[in-house]
Amino acid sequence: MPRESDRIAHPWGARTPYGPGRPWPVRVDSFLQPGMSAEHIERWVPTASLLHSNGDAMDIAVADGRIVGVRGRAGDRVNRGRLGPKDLFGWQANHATDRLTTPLVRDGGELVACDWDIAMARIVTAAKSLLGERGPGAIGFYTSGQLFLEEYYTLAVIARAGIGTNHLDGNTRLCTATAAEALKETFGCDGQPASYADVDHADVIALFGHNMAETQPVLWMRALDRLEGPEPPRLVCVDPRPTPAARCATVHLAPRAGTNVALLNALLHEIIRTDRIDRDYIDARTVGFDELAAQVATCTPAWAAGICDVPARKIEHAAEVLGEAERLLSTVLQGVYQSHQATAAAVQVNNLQLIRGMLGRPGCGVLQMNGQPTAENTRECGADGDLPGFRNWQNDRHVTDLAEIWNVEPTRIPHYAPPTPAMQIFRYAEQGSIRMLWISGTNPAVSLPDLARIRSILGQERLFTVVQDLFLTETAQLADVVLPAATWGEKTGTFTNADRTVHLSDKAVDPPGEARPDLDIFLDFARRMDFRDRDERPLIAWHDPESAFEAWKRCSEGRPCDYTGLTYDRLRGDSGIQWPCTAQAPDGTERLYTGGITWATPDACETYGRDLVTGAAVSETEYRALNPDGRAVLKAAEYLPPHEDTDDEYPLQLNTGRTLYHFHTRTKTGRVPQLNAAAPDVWVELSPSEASRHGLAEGDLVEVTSPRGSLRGRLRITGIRDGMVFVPFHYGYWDTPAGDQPGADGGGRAANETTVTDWDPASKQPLFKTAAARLTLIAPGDGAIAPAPTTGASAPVHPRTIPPTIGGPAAVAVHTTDVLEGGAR
Ligand SMILES: Nc1nc2c(c(=O)[nH]1)N[C@H]1C(S)=C(S)[C@@H](COP(=O)(O)OP(=O)(O)OC[C@H]3O[C@@H](n4cnc5c(=O)[nH]c(N)nc54)[C@H](O)[C@@H]3O)O[C@H]1N2
Ligand SMILES: Nc1nc2c(c(=O)[nH]1)N[C@H]1C(S)=C(S)[C@@H](COP(=O)(O)OP(=O)(O)OC[C@H]3O[C@@H](n4cnc5c(=O)[nH]c(N)nc54)[C@H](O)[C@@H]3O)O[C@H]1N2
Ligand SMILES: [Mo]
Repeated sequence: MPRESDRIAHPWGARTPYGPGRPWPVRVDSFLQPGMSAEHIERWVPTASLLHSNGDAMDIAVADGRIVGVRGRAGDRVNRGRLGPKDLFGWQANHATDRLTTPLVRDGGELVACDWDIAMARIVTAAKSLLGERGPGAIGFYTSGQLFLEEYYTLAVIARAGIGTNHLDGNTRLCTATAAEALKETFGCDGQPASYADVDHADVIALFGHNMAETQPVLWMRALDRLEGPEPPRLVCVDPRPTPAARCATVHLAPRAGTNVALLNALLHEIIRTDRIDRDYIDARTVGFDELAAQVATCTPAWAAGICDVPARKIEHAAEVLGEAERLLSTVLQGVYQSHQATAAAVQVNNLQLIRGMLGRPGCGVLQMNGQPTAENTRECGADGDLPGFRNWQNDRHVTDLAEIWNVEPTRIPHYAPPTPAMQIFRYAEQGSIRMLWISGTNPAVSLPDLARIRSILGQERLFTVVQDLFLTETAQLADVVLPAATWGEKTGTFTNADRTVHLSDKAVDPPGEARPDLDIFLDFARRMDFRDRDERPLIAWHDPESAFEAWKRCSEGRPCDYTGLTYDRLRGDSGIQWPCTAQAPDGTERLYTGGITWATPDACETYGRDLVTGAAVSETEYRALNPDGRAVLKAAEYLPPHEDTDDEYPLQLNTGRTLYHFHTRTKTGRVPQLNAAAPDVWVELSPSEASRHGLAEGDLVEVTSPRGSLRGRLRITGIRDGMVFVPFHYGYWDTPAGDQPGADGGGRAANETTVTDWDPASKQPLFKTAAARLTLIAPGDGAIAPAPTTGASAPVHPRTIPPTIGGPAAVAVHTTDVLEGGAR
């Protein structure tokens, strides 16, 4: 029977419990615009969610040339029909009345509408004159984790072989740079080892700095269904906030921010001390065990307890659960990647899996998670700080190979230094060596740390900025040229989720006005720049998504992310398919490293690695000596205290992150009524004892101040650890009254007014989770309530006094459980 429920109030829907090793039952979720029923629908168009990295497969319902709803795809390996709140309601943002519909150019200080010829001519003129006067290093590109594979690959060829600049990175630098770096450090190469199907098999699931229930709600539904079935897994959760996973964990550790390495070293210490290691696996598959054992030898739980402010017996308990696991699945996300010693900590999770021999088998593996829906493709295609196909910029054979595919001289592809990371690109723009910055699909004026600095960089007269977006974002408002882009549902392309599942997203409807797919914009630029290969033929020979995909397949051939067995036709089937997908593995590959470590040999690896603490590069010679046979590298790291710690002036640790109902800077979810109503404005979280120490109560208007700046929001009292303040980073300025802009009076509301300019030495990912701040009362709440959801980590400690978050009739989605198949009921 189809069942209806308010999917704002009940974000994870009804349970379909199942037991270990059984298939996850199907449950199909759908939401159609009110008054719309199945018979009105003209077409269902295949796609997957573009509002997180989970890759929930769905079909878009189209009627009268408009999107009117979505339905989860029952046959898909990722979601088996389920959809989360953003999946169900998010598509309504496409219809926002303030979409950009024409290009804009700055004239006399104002952005004015123009046609594509005028806008593109400005860009091409600027690019050509900079190339002539200052060379390729004067041009930078800052792209996204939200475009499609075909678009990144095209952009990578334009930047690296067309312009010849080293300055191309994605906002994936803020997102999954550490995931990539940790995989490279351990396995020699990027590529997710595990599979979502491991949730079906695991007997212990460990979450490190990952609020899965709110950020990958469908993956959490899978975990919840296991938790309610026979022989449920035990959970270990490491997070200073009381996330839904923390609430049902066997062990919840809530450490001081920035102490992950100390905690993980203590867990490794205990597992080695109690001899819960897999000697055979270690001997056969790894190098570096003795160094690791020596590094953690003194890292007792009592030692870590003092640093992390977590009871030693809880650390011992966690080590016991992890050590006794027979099928251990670990997941890692921003609580590690954006925290102090990011790569060093993420690598210790890899080490935990390896010394326990928990890899490449059902239920055993690590998910170094992605965040953005298409971040995996930014990485694969080399639109971030890597070369396409996970090639090694220090390996001349890899560069020659790429030059061959592009038919250019190898010297045309910059590889004299590592590709420039995003924070450095902004630094070059600040200093004036980069004079043109083309920003696509990201909103740095809200999402980068230390916003006053970012605004001043983007606002410079001498920097020519192009912004390609759906809306006139805070970033677009500072641009010289604004290009209106088509988005999900309005263009065709492929993308790959965090467990390597590739989905095709087909065009369902036309974009508004003159908005164009990002691919068409990049191809248009390449044509106007007249980039040529070494035979004087056009450098870019493809003309549409499918021909771009075919070109990418050739570039991926023989590399870990091999797409050669995939076609658009195959991807229009019931389910997405995991790479590598080749003639030998036509149905894709569930897990990597089932038969051994494959991409870590000196000739194949993507990097020779770095020192985790200093970031210093390991040379090829050193790597050959360390790892001649290409095993997994057990890399140890010592704990060091955070750079910015608390003091008398800034006594609180500053933590920033997400809520279930919003995506990033809210350009989409802020325009969706059901989602926006669930979390309409910024708030500030504090524990009960911290609140009473500050003399504050729920609903008080408070100011959060750091050495960079400040913001104001209403206080929510939650079960967060003492000594910490949390602020969601979703809220910028596009929908605030003019008077509420950041300024000397402290009227700001973006979390990044306060965050620090600092990054991990190995991955170059900026730190959004480790800084210091203070809190002051601006005005008492007088009965006001913080606009924070009650469903996730922001749930109040006194729920009876706070009305629960509900969506009401507008948020009723249908889920059908009558198509159940498989599964142990
Ligand atoms: N609803 C929603 N879902 C999303 C997104 C979204 O904006 N909204 N964005 C997507 C993207 S791009 C990303 S990257 C992911 C991010 O997904 P997550 O990483 O799950 O989300 P965050 O809230 O950034 O951070 C996770 C947790 O890290 C904890 N944390 C902070 N500091 C530390 C620390 O030092 N140690 C430990 N162990 N934990 C710490 C925080 O308390 C927080 O609960 O979500 C994706 N999914
Ligand atoms: N304080 C703090 N800051 C953070 C984080 C944190 O946890 N705390 N997390 C960081 C992380 S992990 C991430 S991923 C970033 C996210 O930061 P951003 O990438 O800046 O956030 P979004 O709001 O997703 O911006 C994407 C932009 O692309 C546009 N867009 C959407 N689809 C398309 C398309 O098809 N084409 C084009 N051209 N544009 C499109 C949207 O309208 C939007 O303006 O924020 C980072 N910043
Ligand atoms: Mo992200």
